[in-house]
Amino acid sequence: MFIVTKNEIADILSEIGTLLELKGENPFKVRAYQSGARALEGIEEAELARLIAEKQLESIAGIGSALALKIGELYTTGRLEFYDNLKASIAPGLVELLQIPGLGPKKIRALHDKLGIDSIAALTEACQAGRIAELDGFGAKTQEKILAGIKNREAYGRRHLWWDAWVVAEPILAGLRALPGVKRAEAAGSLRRGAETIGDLDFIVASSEVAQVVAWFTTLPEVKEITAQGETKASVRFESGLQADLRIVPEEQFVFALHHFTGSKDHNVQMRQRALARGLSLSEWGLVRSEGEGTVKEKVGVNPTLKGKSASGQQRAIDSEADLFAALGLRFIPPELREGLGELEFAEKSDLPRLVEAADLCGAFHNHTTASDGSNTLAEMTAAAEALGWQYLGIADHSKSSVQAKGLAEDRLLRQIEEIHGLNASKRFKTHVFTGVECDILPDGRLDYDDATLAKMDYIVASIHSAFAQDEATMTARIIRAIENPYTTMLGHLTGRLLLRREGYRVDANKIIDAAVTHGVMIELNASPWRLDMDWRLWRKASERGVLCSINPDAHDTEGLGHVRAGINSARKSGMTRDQVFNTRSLDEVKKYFEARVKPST
Ligand code: DGT
Ligand code: CA
Ligand code: CA
Ligand code: ZN
Repeated sequence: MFIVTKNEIADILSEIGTLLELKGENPFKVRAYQSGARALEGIEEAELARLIAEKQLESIAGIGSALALKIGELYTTGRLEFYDNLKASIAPGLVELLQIPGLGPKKIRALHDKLGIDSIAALTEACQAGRIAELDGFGAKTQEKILAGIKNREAYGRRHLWWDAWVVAEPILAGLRALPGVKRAEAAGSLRRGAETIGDLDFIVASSEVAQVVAWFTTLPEVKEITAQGETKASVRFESGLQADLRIVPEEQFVFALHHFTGSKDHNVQMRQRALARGLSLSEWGLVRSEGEGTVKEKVGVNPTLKGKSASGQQRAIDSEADLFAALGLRFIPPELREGLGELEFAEKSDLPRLVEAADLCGAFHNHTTASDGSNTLAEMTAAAEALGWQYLGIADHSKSSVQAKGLAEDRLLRQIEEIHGLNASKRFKTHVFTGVECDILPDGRLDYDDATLAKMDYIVASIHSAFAQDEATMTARIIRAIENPYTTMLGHLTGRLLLRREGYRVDANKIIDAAVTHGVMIELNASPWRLDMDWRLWRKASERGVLCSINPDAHDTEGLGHVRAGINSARKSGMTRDQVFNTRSLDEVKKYFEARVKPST
């Protein structure tokens, strides 16, 4: 089946060349794969399909009979046994060494043969012991460079928070759109899909002024290194270690390139299979009618400015992603849902629901002030909420057991409540402030204040901040006990994870969701870019079961209020609609909700 593209085949061929070289194979054999990869890059996708179908691949300079067979196998089955066996025959640590700048297959081979080095750890050790400097063909300079490369890899090899990537991407996107000759520009990839972490940025640009766009992109002041540059594409690395790919395409290809490079890979594979089943072939270049096995003829989807026609003779303009999905019998699938998790089946059957948007939010709960560990005062936070146009702001400073965060003992808490009542009464701001607290769930599941104190606030966010090492059963029972407490309005950050830094504590999320349903307790989607907790994958089920979500910025300063935007990404990825999000409700509705909650001892 046709699920492997020309470029993917070319990549595999050149990887085979590298792996063979790593194994010390005959240089002619190595070169055969490298030139095969280059030869493929020079032909069109449709041409490749035709050549394979007609068994004419060998007519291309640089592709011999052995290579033609392998390309055919890859193209028609999606796999290549030779490649799988080759990969399995090489120590993975050796392949990993290829990621270190300045180390090619030949040098790695020498390191392996002479010093038995087969991993980055072993290489680091050898460098530190000065053994690389003594090696023929290496020397002290090379050793230094390798060590620096290993350090860089640690710093750069990691993923980045969505927020950090977005902050870099936004102005670049605006800059690209402002360039003369640029018709359209979008950020694609995991950023557009709203993933919680980002490997690299992907920009897709429609422009006729290719050289100018590449030149602008590669000379951005924050670019530290140009890692690749071609006529219509470039890759750069920024100071932060974040990398970005730029691809420039003709305007009529933009929609297809945007869809392809938005991904995800799984979504793309499913889309291609769907196209195939309809006698069509979808790629980053376009949607074309495929005739018989592998051969490809006319364009189905074309930009209206191009006078192409479909096989049936009628014009079918594909000028937007919505058109592209429609051509495959699907409703528009928002990028956040394109994870290959059943979105095609859904978009085939029904109108996808309108997902919640940032503009739907009327306010937000769980925000800190200088009373605990926040860095802005109550008035500053309220002014910032007012500037965002929010009808209300929920304050939730830390409770007394969170000593390191200056948690509020009862007297200070009561004073803060008075202060908030005073602020509301003063009408100084248009934004109403709700009194609340981020109340510690103590190790045994009790809350951090007595009922009389808890009853004085509009709402309670219950969170874990201690005894992280409890086993899963204990932790789960602890959280459920807090959910059973009639004063608990919502559960804070379910797992306490810090993305890219710290795993969350172990909990049985299903049991906790069950308890939240039973007791009508909300769960927060902590929108701090470091947390995004509870995870969107779990929200799919929770929302279906009726758990109300509160998208909480957990802001520790005025800027932190804007983090709700990151929470919106995760909410959308889970398929959440406006009515499943508590803080899309109006001030009056929220007031009624809080008043209606049972307060046993008042
Ligand atoms: P990242 O950068 O790791 O956070 O994730 P993505 O999804 O941005 O991945 P990236 O930057 O490697 O590629 C962008 C999109 O391009 C990806 O989501 C799907 C598409 N794509 C890239 N390489 C392939 C491939 O080998 N096969 C298929 N089917 N799609 C690909
Ligand atoms: Ca990417
Ligand atoms: Ca990329
Ligand atoms: Zn917290």
